[in-house]
Amino acid sequence: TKADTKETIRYIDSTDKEESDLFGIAKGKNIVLVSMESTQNFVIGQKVNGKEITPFLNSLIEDSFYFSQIYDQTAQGKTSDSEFMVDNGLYPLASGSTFVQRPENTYRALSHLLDEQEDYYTAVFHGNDKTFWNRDKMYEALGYDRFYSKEEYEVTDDNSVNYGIKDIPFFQQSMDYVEDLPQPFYARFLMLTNHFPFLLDEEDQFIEEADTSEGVVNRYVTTVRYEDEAIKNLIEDFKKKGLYDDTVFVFYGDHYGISEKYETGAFELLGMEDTVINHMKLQQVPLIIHVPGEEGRTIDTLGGEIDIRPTILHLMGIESQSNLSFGHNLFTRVENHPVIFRNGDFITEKFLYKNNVCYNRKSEESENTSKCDPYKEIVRKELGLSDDIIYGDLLRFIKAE
Ligand code: GP9
Ligand code: MN
Repeated sequence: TKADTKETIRYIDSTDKEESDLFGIAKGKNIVLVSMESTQNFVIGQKVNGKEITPFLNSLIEDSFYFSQIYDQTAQGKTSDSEFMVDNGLYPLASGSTFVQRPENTYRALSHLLDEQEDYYTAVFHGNDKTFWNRDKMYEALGYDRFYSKEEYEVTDDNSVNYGIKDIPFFQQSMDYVEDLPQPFYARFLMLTNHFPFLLDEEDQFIEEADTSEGVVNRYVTTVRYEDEAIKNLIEDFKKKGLYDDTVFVFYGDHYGISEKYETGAFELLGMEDTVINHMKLQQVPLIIHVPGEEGRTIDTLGGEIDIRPTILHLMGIESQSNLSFGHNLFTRVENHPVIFRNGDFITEKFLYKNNVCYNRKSEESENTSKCDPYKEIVRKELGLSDDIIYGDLLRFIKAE
């Protein structure tokens, strides 16, 4: 009902009022979001046989905001869940993909806000079939002006691997469309090559495979390295077209690539012990925001994918009130607010709550669960309210300004 909606909105709105001097620094610029398929944060700065896995991203970080403690909050909807969070700042549903289950809802997406308040043109680029994850339907609900999917690309056996067109030709061909987009634009690119089981043609291998006991991890290194090369090309193309200085880039890992089954290989690669705390560390995804003219800075604030949306809105100078999201602006995020996972687990500065155990993150020992109880309350509340919004289609009661 309307009353419930109001209460929910009061809760969300009370969470994020802090100011920062970065408010509006990117106002009016194009925004390019790049979803880096299955990219975990451990590859950043990491070397294999003396070679960087992500040489380009490592150099980009030097003059970008790099958020080094951002967690994968997706559930079964994988890439689509990350998209759902980035656009809506709501939690994905506990099972299935919200894209598939709730495309008829009313949303107040990032795309809507940018379009309505700043007159942005909005588009998504992806080399897979438009119906995958129900994207064609969901993007309509999210208010996108255009979805460039597989049918807009020249896809051949030669330029494809695994799920479809390889990232390098994908970006290359996308540029023809990008240069014709009305500005300012908000464009999201969904990368694809670094997808399980991490297949790559020899000509695309820029780094040797790693040498762990898990072939999946060994190959992962090579497909991430390829992804890094594709991103380098994208940035070069933006420079060539004269768009780079007018564009904010947001690179983020959509979710893990190395599932628990193969994690031993990742631990070997990183020289880490196989512990609960270290497993959670592996659930971090990179978040890199490049704003032209801004100096680089590494920010170790704890956060999750749901926080990307308010962070972008902050930079774009769009007020956080009535943004209707559970995320927090990462430049001002309250330290002790938990990063919430869909299964009810969570992380705070001090604690990790997983499988009904409350761990002290520093000592890595379990504590009396009562220490985690106050956070558990918040977690239950947020996941519940988010589900209420989605299942009740409550945003239909909120009128656009
Ligand atoms: C496919 C892309 C990858 O279009 O979304 O699939 P996922 O990572 O969600 O399994
Ligand atoms: Mn994915």
